[in-house]
Amino acid sequence: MLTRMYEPRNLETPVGQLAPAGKLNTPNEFFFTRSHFAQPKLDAATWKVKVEGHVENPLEFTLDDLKKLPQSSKTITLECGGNGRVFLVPAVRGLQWGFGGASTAEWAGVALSEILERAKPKAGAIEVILVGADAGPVNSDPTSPGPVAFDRSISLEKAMKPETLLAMQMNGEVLSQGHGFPVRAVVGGYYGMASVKWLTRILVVDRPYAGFWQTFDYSVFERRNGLPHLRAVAQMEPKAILTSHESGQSVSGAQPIRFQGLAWSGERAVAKVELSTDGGATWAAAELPEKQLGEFAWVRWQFDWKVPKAGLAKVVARCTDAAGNTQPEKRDIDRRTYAINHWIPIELIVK
Ligand SMILES: Nc1nc2c(c(=O)[nH]1)N[C@H]1C(S)=C(S)[C@@H](COP(=O)(O)O)O[C@H]1N2
Ligand SMILES: [Mo]
Repeated sequence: MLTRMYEPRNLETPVGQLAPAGKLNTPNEFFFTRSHFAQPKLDAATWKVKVEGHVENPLEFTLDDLKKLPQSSKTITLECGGNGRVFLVPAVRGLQWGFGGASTAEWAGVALSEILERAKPKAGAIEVILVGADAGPVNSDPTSPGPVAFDRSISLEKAMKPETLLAMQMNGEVLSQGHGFPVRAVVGGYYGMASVKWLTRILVVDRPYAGFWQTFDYSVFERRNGLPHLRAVAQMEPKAILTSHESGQSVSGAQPIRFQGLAWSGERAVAKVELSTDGGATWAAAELPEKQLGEFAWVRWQFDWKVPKAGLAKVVARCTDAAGNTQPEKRDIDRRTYAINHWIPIELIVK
């Protein structure tokens, strides 16, 4: 793993391990790690999650209670909202992720809807706040009002969708401490910050939540009637990355060059991936040799460059999703330091 920060632990996946050899899931030991505070050590025997707030029926669930509810599983890609930040020009503050602040797993546990159906949100409930057990003061500017827990709200509508899980397992193994043991939220289609680890409290509310992690942090500008206003980072933007080659590599152009990579897009399926070897001047369609495991999981793409041209090749892939959204050429400053999906060509020397 590439250590982006030692304490708290922030580890980037080497590009070759994102979905190695025939598998689309990231091996658990290579799943990237993003933590804002020291990782809490929770005891499975005493762990509980409280469901409270604007509900008819406040509840508590132990781990055994969760295991007795109907179980579900889904393959879901998580990408950190700041993945790709190292490519921003000029440089910005924040963890300097390259391409590997994203990973995919099969998550298993209980749909959050099962919990909410039992707690019965009252009329007027609009959001669900997911609260983690980790907390601390945030000293970067703007600072937090003393220690704050890591938390995040999602709409009640998103909370009721089948892609919003309380996961106890990833890829068939019990969650590791670093990935949220014993229970984490996984919010399919959203950037990683919504997938709250070490979950201990689920708070249903009847007004929009403007917590630290969706205002000062993890927010982007959106323009309405020409006026920029902040909104919380949510759905992942379409993205295709190259996993077969690295910038600066020399390759032989004597035979065709096979490029491979991964592509995904929030709540929408990948419709097509295109590849350019000239920095985006011309594009050709890539193949999607394997079936996408649902719209919340990345898919592999492949492209054979049949007649490689000698010289410097600027290779860039671009993903277009089922709703027609595609990757922009240039960085949009409204996105602050998040949702980075503009073209980032890698340079190959073709000999
Ligand atoms: N409790 C808690 N949950 C958290 C975080 C955190 O710091 N604390 N980081 C979030 C962010 S920003 C991301 S990208 C994902 C990363 O999940 P992973 O570490 O399992 O890859 O967890 C999210 N959930
Ligand atoms: Mo993140």
